[in-house]
Amino acid sequence: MTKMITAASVLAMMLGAGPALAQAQVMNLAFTPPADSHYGDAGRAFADTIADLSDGAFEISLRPAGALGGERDVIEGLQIGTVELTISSTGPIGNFVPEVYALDFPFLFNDYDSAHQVLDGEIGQELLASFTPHGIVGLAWAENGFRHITNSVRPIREPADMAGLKLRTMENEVHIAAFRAAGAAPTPMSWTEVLTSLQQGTIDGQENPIPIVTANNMWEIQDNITLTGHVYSPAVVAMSGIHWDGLTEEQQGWFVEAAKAAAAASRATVAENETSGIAMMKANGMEVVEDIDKAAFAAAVQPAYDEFADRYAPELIARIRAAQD
Ligand code: EAX
Repeated sequence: MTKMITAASVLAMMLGAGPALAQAQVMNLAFTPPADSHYGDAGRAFADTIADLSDGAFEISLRPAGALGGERDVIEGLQIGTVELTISSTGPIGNFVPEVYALDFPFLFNDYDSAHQVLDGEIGQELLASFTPHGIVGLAWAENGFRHITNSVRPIREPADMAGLKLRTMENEVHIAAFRAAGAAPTPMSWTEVLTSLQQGTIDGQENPIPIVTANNMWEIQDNITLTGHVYSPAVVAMSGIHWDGLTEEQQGWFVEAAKAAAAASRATVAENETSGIAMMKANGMEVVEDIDKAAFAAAVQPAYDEFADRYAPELIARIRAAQD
């Protein structure tokens, strides 16, 4: 008899007579680095925070390694609602939110603490708000890191060593102008094409923070890295405005908290990787050029400043400089 009752109760449940099991609302969080990276750590912190605060009502599905396309594709996806969330470098975002261009100017930030001071203060909050009119909600400032130059032609010890090098840049006209001014041959492309292009030799090198180099085992396809630190690359945690508007005020607070947790996680991984990553690159045979004249590299890219600073909120660049102790 017991077996019959058990089967009946299971059948009743299956037919919906039992307590309905609430289905979690799944949201995609897309990024271009691999899952095992500073962006992956940020994504996991975001997902864990949302699971906790929403008591399982929302589930964040991490979509690493360009699964949903390059950063421009994903930003467009946020705007039309096909993608809910992203962690993205600001490199290509100036094409959508012009104010953000100011953040990616070369040699603008003195160091990590200065960058955090600016982004976590009034200027950073103003810039997050500048996303909203473009259908994107800027939730928090995570971190990609200071960018360095890798290539497989020669060690770059001074700007002249960049002459003629086919260097991939992000789709950012300030970066393109900067490397052109320095004598390189800049080639803008989505990150999703970079590793293949390096393997095929259609480009000689690229520039990215150490965590990107180590997360992608780039010593397998790049012989040299020069620690220019020529650009501080923020990473924004952003949400589709369409999906944001579908949340209650309380739920919106959860997503802001989760974004802050993601930002802290990314910064912690970058801080650790800035030292461990150098040892890893050397251990894997990369020539790491550390001792360079940064002023010479800054002078080499100065024409990009002269060409673009006035176009992209010159007062904002002045404020960013002044806000750094
Ligand atoms: O956001 O495109 C790039 O070089 C970015 O640094 C990378 O996708 C991580």
